[in-house]
Amino acid sequence: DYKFWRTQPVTKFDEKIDDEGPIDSCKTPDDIPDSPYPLLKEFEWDTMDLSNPDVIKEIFDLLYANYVEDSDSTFRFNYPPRFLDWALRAPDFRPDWHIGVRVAGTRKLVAFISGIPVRLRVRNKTIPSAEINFLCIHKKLRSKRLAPLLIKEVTRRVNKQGIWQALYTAGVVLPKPVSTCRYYHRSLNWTKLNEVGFSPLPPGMTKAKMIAKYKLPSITSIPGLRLMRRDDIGQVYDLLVAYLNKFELAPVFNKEELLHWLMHDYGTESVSNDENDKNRVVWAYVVENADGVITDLVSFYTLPSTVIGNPMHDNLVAAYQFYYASTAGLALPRTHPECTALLKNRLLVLFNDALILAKNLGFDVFNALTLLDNPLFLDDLKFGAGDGYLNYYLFNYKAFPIDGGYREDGKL
Ligand code: YNC
Ligand code: MG
Repeated sequence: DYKFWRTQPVTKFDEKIDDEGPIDSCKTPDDIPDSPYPLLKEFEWDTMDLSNPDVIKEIFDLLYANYVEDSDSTFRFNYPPRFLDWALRAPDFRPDWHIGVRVAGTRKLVAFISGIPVRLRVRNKTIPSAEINFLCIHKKLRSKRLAPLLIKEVTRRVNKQGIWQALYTAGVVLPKPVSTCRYYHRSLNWTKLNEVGFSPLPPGMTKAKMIAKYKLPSITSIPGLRLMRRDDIGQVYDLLVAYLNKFELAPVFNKEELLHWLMHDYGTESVSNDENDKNRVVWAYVVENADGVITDLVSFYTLPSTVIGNPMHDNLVAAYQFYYASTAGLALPRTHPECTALLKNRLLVLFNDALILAKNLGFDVFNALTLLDNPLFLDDLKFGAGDGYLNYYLFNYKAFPIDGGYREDGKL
């Protein structure tokens, strides 16, 4: 019955959308209360200072034991501290959008929610927004209606900055997804995936056959494929903007933001651009042709999961597909038959190379969603449909459903 969500400016399940735009009437930051929502007296709000590694470690510890699990509690996301630093201290982040709840007496961190600023393009409108993530409540404090308080408090702090819209994703179904994607998984280390219970042996198959099915060459095939450097940013920016322009929902980055998301701090004076650095969280590669033109971008980030109660393995390391772009077919109209053929052929080799790179870096599985142009290559590259779905939500913005995600005509 969504007692809380019913009170919020979100699209209802049965609502008929007539036009796109904000749901609430227009307010100003002065209309918003200056002080935090009251908590039960044993708890207190805290602004988490992520420049302090001890504070990141506290958030890490909370998430490590209490964050998202799969449906049968075999795996729990295990975001490394370096990942939290990357995800939460993005350009122009606001420290007061990193919100903790502590036990008043002991100062123990028992809940967290975060926001970062993002500009979102929904079709032809660009909306200054917050992206809300890492909502987590300690297992001992579940089902006490604390989540609605965290959500209202982050909303208050975002509204105080004159921002009225937000994007968030969740596995759970709430009113009402603007889009839903399915997770797909491509085995890189089938034996380990089988041992942790992620990949059962299909009937009539042998282990040897499964290993052979997922075998990959040891070296990549595309000439000019190499790790991205910071000085590629001009070309990579233009390429990604042109590519994302095809889709109905996309972030709008400036070059500084894109450098953060693709390069973190690699290749700066303080951190080298070593592909094998154990602290790395994101890998970005480009294809540079003989004329020095960058024709393709592919990237992924690392997200380990704790394997709960398995005698052989305690960790599963997944590479998650991140931003990519290709010039293949980009100059042709989307409905032109050559357009899809060119793009499909290119993405097949590009992502086969990405799988090889990820395999060589030691990842166990490569995950992707059914977004962007992924449906062109997921099956051919032996990705399998997973159990999980990811729902995309907009706060205080009604929009026509986004299905498949292409703008204009020529849906695949
Ligand atoms: C969820 N994931 O429906 P109703 S994703 C939003 N996102 O409300 P209580 C959620 N709402 O149905 P618990 C939600 N999960 O009565 C549950 N809810 O209207 C709703 N899990 O609250 C739920 N992290 O405190 C119900 O539930 C109400 O103690 C119940 O806490 C929930 O980060 C939770 O999956 C998820 O830590 C914190 O189970 C807890 O169970 C937990 O009684 C494991 O809450 C970790 C986990 C969620 C990951 C994520 C995105 C969060 C988006 C939040 C919404 C943001 C809106 C925009 C705000 C800014 C606006 C501006 C401008
Ligand atoms: Mg609760």
